[in-house]
Amino acid sequence: MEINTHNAEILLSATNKSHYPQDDLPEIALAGRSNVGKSSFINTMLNRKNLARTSGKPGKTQLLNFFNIDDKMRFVDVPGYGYARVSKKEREKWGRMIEEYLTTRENLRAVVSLVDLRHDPSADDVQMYEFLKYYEIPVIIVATKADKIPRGKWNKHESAIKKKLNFDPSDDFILFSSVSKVGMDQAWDAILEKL
Ligand SMILES: Nc1nc2c(ncn2[C@@H]2O[C@H](COP(=O)(O)OP(=O)(O)OP(=O)(O)O)[C@@H](O)[C@H]2O)c(=O)[nH]1
Ligand SMILES: [Mg+2]
Repeated sequence: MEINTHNAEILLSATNKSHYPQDDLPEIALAGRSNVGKSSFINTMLNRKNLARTSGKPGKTQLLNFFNIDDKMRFVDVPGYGYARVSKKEREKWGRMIEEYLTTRENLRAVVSLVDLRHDPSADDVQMYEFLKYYEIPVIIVATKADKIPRGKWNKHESAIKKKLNFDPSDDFILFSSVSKVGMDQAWDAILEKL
């Protein structure tokens, strides 16, 4: 599929099913803990500075944000998990919103699940990966912030993450940085393959 990635815009924000776009364009959702770089990933992939709003402050993205890419596909930016400063009620609301999208959305082709290359995956990261595997949702693991680790240590960090996740070698694993843009072409290849 030929996609002009420069032709991108925010389409709408949603909290539940009734707000989702009503067509059959394929969607790729972003998942990962708050602050891992989901919105930055979208901006990098689309060569835009702040189309998906980013912040050094966790919890920036609070709705399901649908981005139209050239009327051919969409990215869905999902609020991050593991943000400590939210109430139990808000966490439950978040859980229902994400679960409804991930388990019922027919447009969903794959989830790009982001983890921080610098750290072992959190319990939430492991749970998210297990959830996606359980529902047989195709997953692309993107280990981000690679620019913060010297290249000579990438392998060691990649192995540690795979081990902790109980990574299925038939899934994609991509080292990525929104700063250096390493992994961008590979990520596009993996995504286009899923559409
Ligand atoms: N060095 C470096 N910093 C990054 C990278 N990706 C994201 N960041 C920074 O990490 C912070 C969080 O990035 P966001 O893209 O807003 O993270 P998010 O996952 O969308 O966060 P929420 O919306 O809170 O869930 C920002 O300060 C980014 O500039 C990266 O690849 N390298
Ligand atoms: Mg965000």
